[in-house]
Amino acid sequence: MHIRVINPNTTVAMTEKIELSARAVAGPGTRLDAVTPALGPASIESHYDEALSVPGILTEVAAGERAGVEGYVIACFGDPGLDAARELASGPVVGIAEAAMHAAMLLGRGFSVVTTLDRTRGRAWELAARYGAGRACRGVYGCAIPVLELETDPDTVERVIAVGRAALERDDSDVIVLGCAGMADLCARVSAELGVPVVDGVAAATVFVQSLVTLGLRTSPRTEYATPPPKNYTGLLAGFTRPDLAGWSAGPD
Ligand code: 2AL
Repeated sequence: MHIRVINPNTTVAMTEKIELSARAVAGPGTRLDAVTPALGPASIESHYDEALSVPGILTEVAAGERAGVEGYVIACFGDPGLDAARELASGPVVGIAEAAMHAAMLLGRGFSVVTTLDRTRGRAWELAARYGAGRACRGVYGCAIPVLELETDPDTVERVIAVGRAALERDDSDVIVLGCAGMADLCARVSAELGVPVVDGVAAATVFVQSLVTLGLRTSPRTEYATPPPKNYTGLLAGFTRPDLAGWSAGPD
């Protein structure tokens, strides 16, 4: 099967890290590609960044449809563009926050999210409520780590461990969820230090998508996730006109 992991930001080093995490859990029959959009923000740590990451994500989904991709992972913890991607893709689409929170609820009664900046906490709470994890999610904590610092500063793992340890204590949680795709490589170390399951959403989402494709299950096309009605888009978005996927080249070339 062919699975595409989309890093919604444009930092290639982060895509490479995400790819390693996804590959580590991909089955032998899975062809996996990890892609970096040609347009979008270098990192996603605000609502503004998140909104402007969506055209790049949809471009990668549209290209994936033409390449026969059977399932997608959206590898940013805000799950940007998830609903829109589901409208375009013929196979399942899973976000990493969605996957991580569902996995965490299978592993304990309560979980705490350890994320990058405090300003992303609101989005994580919002997603927890959306995914039915509002009770199981007992706390969301920022580490004062800008996303791209995860690529350059090896000391960030110590902060993630310290914040995770305090979160377990304060929330009486059973599980830690890592709140950024850029933390994927820290998962084993943080888990070893804290002695509880630590969920990397990139790996969890990859396994979930793989499982759904194996089961022959796809997003229901019945109502809300049906292909969006064709219409004109103007200005910078002119390339997104006619999203009927029949030769659609989404995004500016
Ligand atoms: C993220 C993420 O996963 N990728 C990114 O650019 N920002 N999440 C976050 N909480 O900062």
